[in-house]
Amino acid sequence: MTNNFHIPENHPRAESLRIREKLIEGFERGLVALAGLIAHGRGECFDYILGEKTLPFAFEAEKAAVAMMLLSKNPVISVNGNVAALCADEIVKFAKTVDAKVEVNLFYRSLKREAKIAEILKNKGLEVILGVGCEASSEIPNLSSLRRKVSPKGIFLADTVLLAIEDGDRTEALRKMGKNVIAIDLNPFSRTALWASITIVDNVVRALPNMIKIAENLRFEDRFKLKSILTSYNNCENLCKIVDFMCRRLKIFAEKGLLKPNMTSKIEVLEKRIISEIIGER
Ligand code: PTJ
Repeated sequence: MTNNFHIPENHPRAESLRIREKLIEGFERGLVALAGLIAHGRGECFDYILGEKTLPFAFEAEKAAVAMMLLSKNPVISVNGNVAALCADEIVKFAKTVDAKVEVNLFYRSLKREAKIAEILKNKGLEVILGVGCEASSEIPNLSSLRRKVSPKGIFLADTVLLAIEDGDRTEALRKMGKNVIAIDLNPFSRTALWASITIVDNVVRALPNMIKIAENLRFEDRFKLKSILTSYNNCENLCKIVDFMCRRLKIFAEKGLLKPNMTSKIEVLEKRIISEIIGER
């Protein structure tokens, strides 16, 4: 842990603190941009409202996303500083399971940081990492940020791009190029969330392990089964269900009180009821 900071195992927010420490450590090692720490705080806020767990709606999106990756000819996973610091192991494992390429693509672009991220991924067992330095020699049209620079063998060629924890300009530009975009973003209102073909409203630290398990189960399924998973998924409806859940969960807190002792189990029961109502309703 950074600065020998010890997180007591029984701390009520131990898991959340451990994730924060990973990012701070990633920043100190030169992987994460300073703004990446702010981005994480934004995500934490939405995760709090979601109850810090994978909702069944998010799991549905994760399953559809895996089916899309497996059906794609050239799936690419785009990695930024936050993603590398939080889940380098999972990126490598998922890429291998669905046979996807991996490309480093940064908003706050610097060769030093790109090389560090590539080195981490290499150390985790990934042989080819695209997008570093002048290898990113193609450009995404109509995108002014430096994220427009992409690999001609990777994102430029891809039919499907999986990305996480990013602001919205690139998703829109990729969609306008005719690509499928799968976005992992805790904020269902973000432009990334709204522009993506499949939006996974879940924390990347939960989403990727789920997606690895799903991919291990689906990778030998025939294309017909994968296509039926994909066609039965509706991203717009899924986002609405998540926002509906968030509203109703906040309403419970407003009506029942936030800080009463012994509320946790009661809230869990109410949440389950809300989820089954939302699933049953549409
Ligand atoms: O490494 P770089 O240079 O590419 O920089 C990347 C950052 C993260 C700084 C850049 O993409 C950025 O500024 O992102 P934003 O605009 O803050 O958007 C980040 C989005 O990711 C927000 O909608 C957050 O809610 C969401 N988010 C943050 N942490 C997580 C997350 N979503 C899923 N899992 C998380 N752990």
